[in-house]
This record gives sequence, C-alpha cells and structure tokens, in this order.
Amino acid sequence: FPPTPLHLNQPELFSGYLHARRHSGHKGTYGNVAVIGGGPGLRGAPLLSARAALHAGAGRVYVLFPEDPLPADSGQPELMCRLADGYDFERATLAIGPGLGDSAAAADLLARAIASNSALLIDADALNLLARDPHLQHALAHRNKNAVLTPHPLEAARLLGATVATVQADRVAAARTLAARLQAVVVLKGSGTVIAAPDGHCVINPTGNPALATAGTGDVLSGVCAALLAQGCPPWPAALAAVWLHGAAADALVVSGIGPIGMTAGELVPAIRTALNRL
Ligand code: NPW
Ligand code: AMP
Ligand code: MG
Repeated sequence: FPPTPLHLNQPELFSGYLHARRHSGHKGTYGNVAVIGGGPGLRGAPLLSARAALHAGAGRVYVLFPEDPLPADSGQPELMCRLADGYDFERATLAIGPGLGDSAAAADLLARAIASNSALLIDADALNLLARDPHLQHALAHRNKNAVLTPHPLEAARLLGATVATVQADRVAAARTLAARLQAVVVLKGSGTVIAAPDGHCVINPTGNPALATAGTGDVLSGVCAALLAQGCPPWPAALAAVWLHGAAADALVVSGIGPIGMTAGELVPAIRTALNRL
C-alpha cells in the first residue's frame, strides 16, 4: 500500500457503492439497524445515532437499551425501542456503544455483538470495554466479517494503551496499527479524520469543521455508517462515505449560518440526508 495516505477529496472513492433507490424497493430492501446503548443518563446518544440511521436510509431502526425503563418518548416515533435482552442480534446491522456505559451487562452485550454474524460498528463506551478485554479483542480480530470502529483520540489511546498525545503525534500510524491489530476498519476521528483498513489502505478526510466539536456528533456518525452497512455497502466504502457526508453536512450548515458556533448534533442529521441525496 502507498506509505502516504490518500486524501478523500473525491466522493468517487465511495459513491459507486451507494445505489439509487429501486422503484420497487420496500423497507425490507434497505436493511435493519439496531443501535445498542443508552445506559442511565446517556439515553440521548443511541437516540441520536438511531435518528441518523433513519435519515441515512435504513429501512427499519431499533434502539436496544441495556436496562429498564425504556424512555417514555424517543423524540422520533419511527424508532422502535426495546430491551437488548431478548432481541436476536442476527436480525440487523449492529451499532454498539453510544451511551452504553461500562456495566457487566454492557460487556455481555458487546460479547454477543462480536459473536454474531451481523455487520458491526463499535463506538464510544463499547470501545472502552473492548480496550479492557483481550479476549474480546481476539474474538473481534477473528470474526468472519470486518467491523468498523469509530474511536476519538482518547478512545484510540485506551485501545492502544497509549496517551492522546502519542496518538495525535502520528494519527496515521495509530489508525493503521489498530486496524491491523483488530482486523477492522478504523475511523480515527477529529479534525482530518483518518480511515484505515486492515490491509494498510489509509485515507484522510478533508470535510468537516469545528462546528462538529459538540456533544453527540460522534453518535450521529455511528448511525450514518451503520445505515450504509445495512443497505449492503461494504465496511471500507461505508466508513469513507459516512465520514465524508458527516463533514460535508457540517460544512453546508456553516455556509447557511448554522455554525460554526452552536450547531447541534440534531441539526446535523437532516443535513446529512440532504448531502446523501445530492451525491
Ligand atoms: P480532553 O478533554 O482534551 O482531555 P470520553 P465522551 C478527548 C456518550 N454521549 N482531540 C477529550 O479529552 C457517548 O456516546 C452521550 C483530542 C474529551 O474530553 C459515550 O457513551 C450524549 N481529544 C459517553 O457519552 C452526548 C479528544 O476525549 C474526551 C478529541 C462518553 O463519551 C455526548 C472525552 O472522551 C456523548 O456522545 C479530539 N478530537 N475528542 C447524550 N446526549 O446522551 C475527544 N477527545 O471520556 O470517552 O467521553 O466521548 O464524551
Ligand atoms: P465524538 O467525540 O465521538 O462525539 O465525535 C466527534 C465528531 O466530530 C467526530 O466525527 C469528529 O471527527 C468530529 N469533529 C470534532 N471536532 C472537529 C473539528 N475540529 N474538525 C472536524 N471534525 C471534528
Ligand atoms: Mg463519541
């Protein structure tokens, strides 16, 4: 692979994998997403992720919570809220981690998700659980399908047993090391997000701006990527497309005066839908 990463300045690198809607398509054509997360006090994170998955075209979106009570109002009636216990993880593309917490029940859910045959995205607290458990890392590296991991620099540092300063000093090396070690597509987030594949391919994303430096934008990214996986896009182009669209949507919002100060993760969601439909 080339030592210098490519810059993702042309959507042609992934757009061939995103297909126009078939005239006869129905919700079953566009896949199921199940976002697993939302422990006490962190219910907003999986709800934002799930809302983003709906807006990125998934046919059905479930939110699977680790414990009772389910939220009285998800803020998005299209979403189906359930307890994770009892849901068959083979039925959907899984996005695990937003607001998941670090309970024993959360760790069990991550083990179930890795053991499943479903397309899998691992984010946020699930990355922290993974960092603590070499057995889960081994199971992930030997899974039959590559997962997508979306760490921010501190989550990447926890996975590498390093400091944020070390990760940031060579972001390409950090992303490549994690991708090879865990046999997953790794999205190292932050200004100039780096996307690395297990085979060493590596790309730097040029879209996005500091409007994204606000709570919940990472949760939105996980939902977009999961929706593309659920629609049949392979992990590498799904990661490229999700990161590019997420940044392009934030750039469009800044042009329209929503940001860079005070843009919210919720506002980003419909802007991603617009960017996707304009591709
Ligand atoms: P600092 O402050 O610089 O030392 P954590 P979390 C660093 C959920 N959420 N460049 C930075 O460290 C999530 O889904 C729920 C450099 C920062 O303080 C998780 O489950 C919401 N450093 C859970 O909360 C909305 C960077 O990492 C620290 C960096 C905890 O997630 C919010 C934070 O890392 C949230 O999404 C960068 N680009 N980016 C809800 N509404 O329910 C991050 N850092 O301690 O892992 O906490 O990311 O907030
Ligand atoms: P998280 O920390 O998980 O909420 O994720 C934050 C999201 O916002 C990631 O997609 C980051 O790449 C993005 N982001 C944060 N700050 C910036 C920035 N200054 N420029 C571009 N993207 C950013
Ligand atoms: Mg996050």
